[in-house]
Amino acid sequence: MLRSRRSVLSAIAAGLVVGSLALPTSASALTLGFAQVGAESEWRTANTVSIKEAAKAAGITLKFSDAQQKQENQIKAIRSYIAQKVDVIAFAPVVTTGWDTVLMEAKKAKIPVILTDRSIETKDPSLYVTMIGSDFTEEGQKAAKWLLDNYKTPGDVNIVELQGTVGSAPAIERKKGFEEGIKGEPRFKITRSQTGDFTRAKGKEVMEAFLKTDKNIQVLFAHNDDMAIGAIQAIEAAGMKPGKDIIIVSIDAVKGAFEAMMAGKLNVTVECNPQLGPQLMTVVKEVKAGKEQPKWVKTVEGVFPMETAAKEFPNRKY
Ligand code: GYE
Repeated sequence: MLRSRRSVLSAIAAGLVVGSLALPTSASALTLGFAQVGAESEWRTANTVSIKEAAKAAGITLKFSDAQQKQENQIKAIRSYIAQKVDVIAFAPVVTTGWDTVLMEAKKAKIPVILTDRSIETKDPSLYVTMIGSDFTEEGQKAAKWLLDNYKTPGDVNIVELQGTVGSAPAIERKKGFEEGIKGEPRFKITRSQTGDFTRAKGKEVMEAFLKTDKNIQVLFAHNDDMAIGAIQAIEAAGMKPGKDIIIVSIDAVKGAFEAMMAGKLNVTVECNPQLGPQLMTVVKEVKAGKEQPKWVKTVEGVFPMETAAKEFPNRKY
């Protein structure tokens, strides 16, 4: 009796050994389904490059899709990853709400979900393992702080705002942070605010419309560099000097912003780091290995005023 039990145990042990011997191959063949927002900005392009390169370096098979800034496309992509039985799903949610149904489907299929870059609103936080990305509220606060510290001309300061994609975490939170930051200083007022969908073309278009109806604009706050760069073109076309006649504050700190700062056309950019790929791959492996994750892996970032641009430019990676 005892003997046979022992032999069962050793058979199990042998099985475990075989199982663990087989592990390295199966671990290196992890498949990650990644549903990207789109290709709307320089930031996004850098983010995509980071994810693709990091997956390759980590030996993770990547299935990648571009949702062209549409939630329905991201939902379709996530469903197809579930159908393909990938090991892990990651995505940068284009907007904050409306994810519960598809994430429930992933949960039922026992596929862990990691959020990158943008957060979601959900009553059930167990629908995702962790979120890797920036503190957008803090970025908005940093933009406001730079403005209050540096805008010395007396009188009213009329600020026009170019918002990011409607309903996206960075648009909601950057706005909130910036508003909190200027609250105590009544001469700083947001006089116009509209979405430019995080793109150059839209940033230009909306700034043109602002300038047509409003001659009294002192500051532009753009939720990202691409919209600021589009707006710079509109300001120049209206015969004004961007960076002087209108002070421009934006977010991301991509190379295009450094070029604009070196040309004296953009006053400051608050950093938002798109290079989330390596962190994501580490988390993918750890999640599959059963390691607990914090609910938010925060990115560390700085602020770059115009005067620092030439010195910093050669060090920029995106
Ligand atoms: O700031 C913007 C991009 O979600 C942080 O999305 C990202 C934002 C980034 O389109 O340029």
